[in-house]
Amino acid sequence: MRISARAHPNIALVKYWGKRDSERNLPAVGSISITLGDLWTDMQLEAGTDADELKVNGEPRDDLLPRIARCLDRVLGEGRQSFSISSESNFPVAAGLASSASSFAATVVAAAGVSGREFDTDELANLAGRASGSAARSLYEGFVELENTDDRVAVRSIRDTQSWPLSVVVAITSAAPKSVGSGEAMEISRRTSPFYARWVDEQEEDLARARAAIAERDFMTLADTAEHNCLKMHSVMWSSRPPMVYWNAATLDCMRVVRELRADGVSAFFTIDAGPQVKAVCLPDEIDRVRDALSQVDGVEHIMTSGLGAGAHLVG
Ligand code: 2P0
Repeated sequence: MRISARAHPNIALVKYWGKRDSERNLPAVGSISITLGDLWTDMQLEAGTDADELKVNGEPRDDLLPRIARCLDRVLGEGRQSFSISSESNFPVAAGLASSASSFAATVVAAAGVSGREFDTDELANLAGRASGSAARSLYEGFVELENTDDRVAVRSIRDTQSWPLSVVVAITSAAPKSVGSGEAMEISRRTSPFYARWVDEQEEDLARARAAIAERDFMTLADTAEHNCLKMHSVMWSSRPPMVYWNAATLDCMRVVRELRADGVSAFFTIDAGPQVKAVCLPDEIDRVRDALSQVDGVEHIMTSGLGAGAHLVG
């Protein structure tokens, strides 16, 4: 038996940073993201091996296997059969696009396909979220909100892809692996940043503004809210002990270029995750201008673009 699922990475416009329960990997704050349609991860499960094995883009990756295997256990039970697991992505892991989000979202959908059981998307989102918080959002299309409930997350699409098609330009400023992984970095922030509690307290306000801006297709309010939320998250990282500064000089230059474009009337804003890459979100008509401007920034090594896209699904 061979089953494949495809999931797209997502980027948060109102960010997840911090866990309220690290055992169950429950986030401390809600988040709002967009799912990127042109970038994908395909996860294929093939039964009939004696033990699990994993290849990522054709290369054996025993180091990544335990986390994927645990994710399969959660969907199929620990007594499950073994699989030859193969993952292919059309974007580099170093792109800072949370490849864990698309990988775990595709893993739970493929595992559900193997099980033959009907799963609610909500149940799959919670299973993916146990592996990686951001993965819960990649189960859904377009604009996605993740809310904290009592002991789980509630995730839903709050606007579809067609009714407000935005574009994203990703400026890669360094392909080096990040110094501290997000999960560990979030815990350091929770324990040590004097601004962490304030970050958590203010999140509801940012979520409400972004939710309303998305409902009204109010680009400028979304731009203002997303940049503010991103810079607030990075302030928490910077004020942690040890500090976590993911930016480089090109990151700052890209931010300036995006703000200058906006001052020139271009509908674009930036967001940055736990890495030095800058993601510029813009209206589709502006994509050439944004890409051209970012590609001229010193230190930008590579540019990728994407529109919005679908939630994780079985393929083939
Ligand atoms: C986000 N990030 O909302 C935030 C913004 C990075 C910065 O979710 O520990 O890989 O596996 O739950 O989902 C990246 O962290 O963390 C992330 P875990 P995850 O997109």
